[in-house]
Amino acid sequence: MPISTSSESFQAAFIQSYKQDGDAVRAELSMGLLAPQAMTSPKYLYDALGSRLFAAICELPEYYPTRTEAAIFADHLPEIAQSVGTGATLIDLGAGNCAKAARLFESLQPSQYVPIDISVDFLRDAVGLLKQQYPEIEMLGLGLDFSGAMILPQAVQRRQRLFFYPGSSIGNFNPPQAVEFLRRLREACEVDGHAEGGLLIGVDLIKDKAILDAAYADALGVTAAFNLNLLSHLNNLLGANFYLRDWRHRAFFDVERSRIEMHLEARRGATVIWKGGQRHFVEGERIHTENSYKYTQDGFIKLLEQAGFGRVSTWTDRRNWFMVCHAHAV
Ligand code: AVJ
Repeated sequence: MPISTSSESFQAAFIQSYKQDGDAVRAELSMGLLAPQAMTSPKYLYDALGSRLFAAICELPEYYPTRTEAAIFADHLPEIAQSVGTGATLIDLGAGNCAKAARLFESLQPSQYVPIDISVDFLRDAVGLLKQQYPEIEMLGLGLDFSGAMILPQAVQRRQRLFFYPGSSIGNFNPPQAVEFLRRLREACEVDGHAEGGLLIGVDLIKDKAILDAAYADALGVTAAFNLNLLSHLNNLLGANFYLRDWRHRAFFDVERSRIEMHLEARRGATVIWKGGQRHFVEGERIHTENSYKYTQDGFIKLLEQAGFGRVSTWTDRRNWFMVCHAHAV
């Protein structure tokens, strides 16, 4: 007779509420592509291959954010854990392969781990594997788009919610949008009319333009592949006929706006047809695919305060390239 084990505890629960083939998605994409300055939301960079290419970006010598943030966490883990406390409901926004949160499990001992990602299949596999490694932690994977409303299912514990938003993904929002987004997180920390928990967030800081430019236009061309892969994702989502060889990757730091802009630029005239529209792009015309805002330490703390967070603790690396903040919902 087989030994009976509680197989339940090795199984992570998963809820998918994001459907990538909706009419709404197609309408949003069409509108962006037809705008005078064509644009797409950066969330469409993350199909299954896009998520893998992003993981490869994080290994690049030029892409300092991931390793700088990891070093800050490694060097200051006891202080960070002290500030956060144990037993939180750890809600991981844009969890990807869940590796960053997993490194905090031992110190933070979350009572529930809730990884959220728009890249549903990628997340389902990742959380499945993680649950095998940490059967004692309750896990609930959520395949959803959290860039709009923050609607969490009932099964997500209310008490001591700690939103974990590493990697400087907050940089994808412009500052007013970032405040709005952070306010929604603050709102979700409300328990019976009072504030509990908080936010643990990674923020990329303003630095020399040459370093920023190189981080988003690496020598190997992985970021270029990541950006170009958006077009094959659009081909799938929209039934479009983007020909990838007609486009080139562009990325640069705009000092005035304090943001990286990422674009796809037509190498030659290209007519693109998709379900719901068509457009001719002339040579040199661009599709704006991502912004990545960079902050000063003080500037970002002000955003947190505007959003209803306070008692902010910060940790940085020696070069002051990146910052990790823990802020309480107040
Ligand atoms: C995942 C939004 C943090 O802005 O640095 C990396 C995405 N784009 N290289 C960033 C990205 C190009 C990344 N974030």
